[in-house]
Amino acid sequence: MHPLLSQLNAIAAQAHTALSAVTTLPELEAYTRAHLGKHSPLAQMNKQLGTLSTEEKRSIAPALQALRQELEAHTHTLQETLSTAAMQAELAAQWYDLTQPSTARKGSLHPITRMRHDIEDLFSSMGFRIADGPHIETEWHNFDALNIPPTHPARDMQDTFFLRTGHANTRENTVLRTHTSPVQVRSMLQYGAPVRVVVPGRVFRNEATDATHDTAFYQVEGLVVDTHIHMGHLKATMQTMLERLFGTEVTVRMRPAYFPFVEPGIELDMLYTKADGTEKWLEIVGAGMVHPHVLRSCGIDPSVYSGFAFGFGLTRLTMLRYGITDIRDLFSGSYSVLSQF
Ligand code: FA5
Repeated sequence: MHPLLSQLNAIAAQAHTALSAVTTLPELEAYTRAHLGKHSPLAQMNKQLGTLSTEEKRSIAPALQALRQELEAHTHTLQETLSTAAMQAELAAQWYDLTQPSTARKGSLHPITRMRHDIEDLFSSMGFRIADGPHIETEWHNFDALNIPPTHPARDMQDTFFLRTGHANTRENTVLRTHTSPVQVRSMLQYGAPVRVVVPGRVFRNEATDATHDTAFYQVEGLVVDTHIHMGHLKATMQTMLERLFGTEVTVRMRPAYFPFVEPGIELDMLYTKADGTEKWLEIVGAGMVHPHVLRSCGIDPSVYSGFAFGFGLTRLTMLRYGITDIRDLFSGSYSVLSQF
């Protein structure tokens, strides 16, 4: 037998023994490198073929080729078997029972949402509609129709985010609404008189933030227009609302205040206990009797109808109800704050 052939037999025997010991994918990789790779005995023998006579080549090359093919076929089959087994082991380890109840904490409603639901329930039970309006509002609805003409200093009472692009259809100037009062105008235009609406919603102001001021916060507007409506109705409505929301007696004080869209106008402050234990007044609402100019702007005859309107700081009411001392915590997304509710 040609010495190279007996060498080939030895290589084959070694390769078969080594292959039968392979049980994992990394071992198989190492095996393939050692027995079929560039520096394997098979590759070296291949190089030696060049030094042989044609006769010798003819007897050895096919055997060499056959051994390589056989080993490649075996490693390929083993590769498939080991990969399938590895995947099955992984799937078995990662098995989840989706029918098991979760041990994680369940979600809950945001305190502002809860407050909003309570307000909506309360006012629905008193025959009010729940209304809504756009966050991007025309200057006409946010200011003009509310008796705040363009050159009037009252335009500066609320720090406004003015938008560069006008209203999509009309090209009118637009702002991020600074209060929910423009929905008074929308409701009167849509439903006429008599009307009763409440409008919970988000408003935006370009102002510095602190523990009781945010740049985006919630208000809830109320509007009642009918014959013979007077301040007594306004006071009774606000009193009912506060009693129902807080469930206990709360201390409020009423002050005269100026808003161009009401006459007379008032503000209520509520007494609360700060984090340091001291007591403080917090302004919770602006309100008053709807100004005749506003009724007229909305096509309602002020000699027949009168109305009251209020704009509560819904975010501030939520702070007071749940004892939240910094308004910014409500939208910080902080889990430690929200998980209390
Ligand atoms: C208004 O926005 C009037 N539209 C309210 C109104 C409605 C008056 C109807 C008359 C008739 P004012 O700017 O005061 O008013 O805001 C109303 C309430 O929103 C305040 O009493 C306060 O509770 C709350 N508020 C005002 N600014 C902020 C702020 N930056 N962050 C949180 N709450 C605020």
